[in-house]
Amino acid sequence: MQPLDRRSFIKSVAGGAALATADLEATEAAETSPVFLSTWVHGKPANDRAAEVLRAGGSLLDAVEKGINVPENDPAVTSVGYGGLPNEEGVVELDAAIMDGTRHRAGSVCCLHSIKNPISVARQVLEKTRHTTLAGEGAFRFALKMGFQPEQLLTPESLKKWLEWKSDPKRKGFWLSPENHDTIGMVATDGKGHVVSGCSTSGLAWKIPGRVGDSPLVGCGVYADDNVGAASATGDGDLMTNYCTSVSIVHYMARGASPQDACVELLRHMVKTDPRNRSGEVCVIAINSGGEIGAASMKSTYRLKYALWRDGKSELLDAVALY
Ligand code: SD4
Repeated sequence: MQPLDRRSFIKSVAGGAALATADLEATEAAETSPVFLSTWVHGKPANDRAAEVLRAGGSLLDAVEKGINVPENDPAVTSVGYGGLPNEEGVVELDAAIMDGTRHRAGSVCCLHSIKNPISVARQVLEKTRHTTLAGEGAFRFALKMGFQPEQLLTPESLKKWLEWKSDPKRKGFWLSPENHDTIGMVATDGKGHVVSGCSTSGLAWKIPGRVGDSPLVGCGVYADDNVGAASATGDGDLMTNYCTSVSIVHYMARGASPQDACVELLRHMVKTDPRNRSGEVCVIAINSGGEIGAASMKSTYRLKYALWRDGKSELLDAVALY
């Protein structure tokens, strides 16, 4: 059975009831432009592609997936997909998740090697299985079954960077502290109350093999609920996972906070539980099902640039920073 969108759902239960009819009118009146909100500079071409896919008749899930494929395919983006920096053993391990706010269901993959579009594999987990998350070799074999082509994800540039890191006797790794990262997170609405959240990353460069960040974890890197909205996160996943950032933000919105206030409330909560989190690399984005948006960074030295597409206008903006 096809999932009902919000309007069809209301129509299907409306019957003759005056109250339900009033709800339907309110929903129709609230219909707005689609909105795409993504992290970092590479979010802009991703949003543009997503808007194109939706305009051409694709679903919102198609739009978010295809939008995220843009930085995944771009070797110049060294933190997502092909060209992403590898783990400490020189293997590129990718994490991604996509969540549909209508079905309240996600698909995700962790530690996926040799496949450059983990968000598309995550989409297949969502659509073709009753599982939510596949990891490692199982995720890889699933991708092959779904027709994805294995390929070397190291580029000459990322291999060179890894060799330089490896030959530095004073190199820092994750037995110590974090380095290079810049995930793509995208939250979107079709303007009809439907929301989707997607996230894709190569994770932290030089990570310990097998490490899973926040990005592919439901409630952390992605969360989406048509009744409220959607959120995503980028930054130090080893820190953020412990705060289930995306689901927390959506729950703040469910209690009445605007997306912007919900993002800030999450960051404040992190600092309240541990003041050292003020120096954490934490950035979050959120959207509600009415199309209002929010974006915030913990600190100005790791300030999120986010990309916003609305009403055909595509721009890059700076998120507020708390510290
Ligand atoms: C991770 N959160 O794997 C990701 C990395 C990231 O901007 O977002 N970088 O921890």
